[in-house]
Amino acid sequence: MAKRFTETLYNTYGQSYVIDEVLFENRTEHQHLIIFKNDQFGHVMALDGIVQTTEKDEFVYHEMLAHVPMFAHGNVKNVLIIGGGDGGILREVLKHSSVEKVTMVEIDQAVVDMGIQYFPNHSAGAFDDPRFNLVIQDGVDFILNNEEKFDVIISDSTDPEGPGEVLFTSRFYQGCKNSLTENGILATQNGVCFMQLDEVKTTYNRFKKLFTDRWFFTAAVPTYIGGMMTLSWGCDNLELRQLPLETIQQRFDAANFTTRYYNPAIHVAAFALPQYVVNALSD
Ligand code: AG3
Repeated sequence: MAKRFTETLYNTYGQSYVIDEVLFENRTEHQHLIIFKNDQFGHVMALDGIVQTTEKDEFVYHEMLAHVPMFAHGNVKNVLIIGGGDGGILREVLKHSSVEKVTMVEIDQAVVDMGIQYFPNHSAGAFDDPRFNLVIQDGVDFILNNEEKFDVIISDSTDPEGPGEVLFTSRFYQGCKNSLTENGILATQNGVCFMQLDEVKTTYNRFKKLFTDRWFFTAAVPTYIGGMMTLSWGCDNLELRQLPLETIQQRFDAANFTTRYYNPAIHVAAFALPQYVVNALSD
């Protein structure tokens, strides 16, 4: 029997991959990291038993988590990425020519190093961009001591277990809120709504106390199993989430770069949530 990697995110259900070859496996200072090769998904990275990214489907998540807030904002100059060590979000953020500065705060240097080595197309040279600056630090420590303002903050975290847990707390969200410019947007990885609905509810209730507009947008990422992923949205400008398709289309055309999942129609549609999620948010 071929050796397999079985994800441990859910107790009674999960996904498993045939491991063609283990490329790297180690306990880093912060978590267990494995990178292996799978015939279907290419290189796969898992942290503490949970799949984080694969070569084959990473574009879905990275494009959506970066471009939805960025095109909604329309003139993003300063961006903060929390987590995101593999560089996929960074690559997408830097496609916007309005961007002058990007700071990425990643807790685990090993994720950055192994990302560059085994997922070179995730960062695609983005770490060498002169606009980029890397901070190896816990995201909460960073945000609570930060005085800079960002137009968009993206939290590309793990699930709320292990080192990622603090990135789902009110303390962290409050710190993000304080670090946003007036029309600033906070967007975070918030789990798969069908499987992790409590996480969606909890974040919504925390955002309610902080943001005039709080909602979620979705992306169907094959390796985040169980349906679509919910990405959170927190902003004080009610208009930015409701911009007409024409406005987003104009901005996208002007940006003049290509995407594989994101497009203006998907952008607008992504804010439509299934009724069971809407109900969960109104309880
Ligand atoms: N971080 C989000 C992984 C979420 C997995 N969770 C899940 N399947 N519920 C990905 C990091 C990629 N840059």
